[in-house]
Amino acid sequence: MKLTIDVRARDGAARTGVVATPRGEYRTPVFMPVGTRGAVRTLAADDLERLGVEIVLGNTYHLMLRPGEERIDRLGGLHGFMDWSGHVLTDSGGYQIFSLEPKVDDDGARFRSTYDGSLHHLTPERAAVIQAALGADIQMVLDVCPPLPSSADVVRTAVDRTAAWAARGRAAFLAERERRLGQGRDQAQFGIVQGGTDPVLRVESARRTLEVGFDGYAVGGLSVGETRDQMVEALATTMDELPADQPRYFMGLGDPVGLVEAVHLGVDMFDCVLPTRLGRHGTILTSAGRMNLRNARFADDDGPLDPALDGDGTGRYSRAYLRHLLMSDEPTAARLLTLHNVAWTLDLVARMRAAIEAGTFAALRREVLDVWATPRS
Ligand code: PRF
Repeated sequence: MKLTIDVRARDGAARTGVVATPRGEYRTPVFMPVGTRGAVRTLAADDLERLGVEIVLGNTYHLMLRPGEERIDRLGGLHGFMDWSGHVLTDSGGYQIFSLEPKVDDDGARFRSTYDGSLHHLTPERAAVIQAALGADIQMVLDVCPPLPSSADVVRTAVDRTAAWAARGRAAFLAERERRLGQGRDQAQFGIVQGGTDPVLRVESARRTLEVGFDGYAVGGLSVGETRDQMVEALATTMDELPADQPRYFMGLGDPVGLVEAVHLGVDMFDCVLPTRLGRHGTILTSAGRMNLRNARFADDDGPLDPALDGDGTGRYSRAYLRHLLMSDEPTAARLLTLHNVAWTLDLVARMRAAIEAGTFAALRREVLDVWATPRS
């Protein structure tokens, strides 16, 4: 089920459009809040609806361990389980288990559950079958994402394994899709490009991924320790190789500078834990930059979190009140700051879509960089 992007406007390489799926449509560029274990932490489906979220991300690694993909399958897949009628994308689990120092060989990855220490084996085939059971609209192929910096050897092996796993994962996906189409469930699968910051490996990895052929393409292996300039360069090299008529997804990016730079290069989709994680810990995103609400200077501040942002549902509460809840460890603080940061990020992405349509993306990019870019040395 190749997903195509219906591009409505372009401004340089930046583009805005619509992706149609059997579930409906989502507009791009799009930000996907992360719902690792079946919920965007502190939020529920009706919050996401009110925020105007069009697609959320779930994680194979966590959901396969608890409550297990078979139970989720029986309960209607992630959509039925969460009672969420928007889009869902699941990540393959590779990236999450790599932080657990798994034993990786050509066949797959062996790792221990963080919940009960039990041993598990994730192969490209298993990742495809598990994600079919989870039932998202889009699943990701299993890949190998080394942290940066890594030695040339490590990045080369990751590219080779990612390519071999792409072919195996795609074959397993297609067989499983055939089987489930009979039950009226359809799903797309995206391939993932690796290659670290090496332009030669980036091009090779992109070409090998395209050769397998997926329904959309992701740029993986970036925003994992490299500098911003290295990220932009490796991303640009990769983007040159990816088909213009299919969605292009940067995995794990969600800071304002990263978002404008990636949209500038033509990326359509993003996910990141940053807005939700920062919110839970008391840091808010605002039009004047980020602020730590724990700071004493907010103790008597009766203004809203961001006067420039309308409609996040937190505008009636003062910074002083929210700071008090935060300092008192009231769970309401984490929830309201999460609502705010997700709304703020969605608003930035909506402003990017509008600017691309209006032909004013360069001005918006400048504005975001002026507020958010850290001085470069
Ligand atoms: N691969 C997968 N998920 C990811 C990444 C990746 O490279 C990244 C890297 N930024 C985030 N999430 N499968």
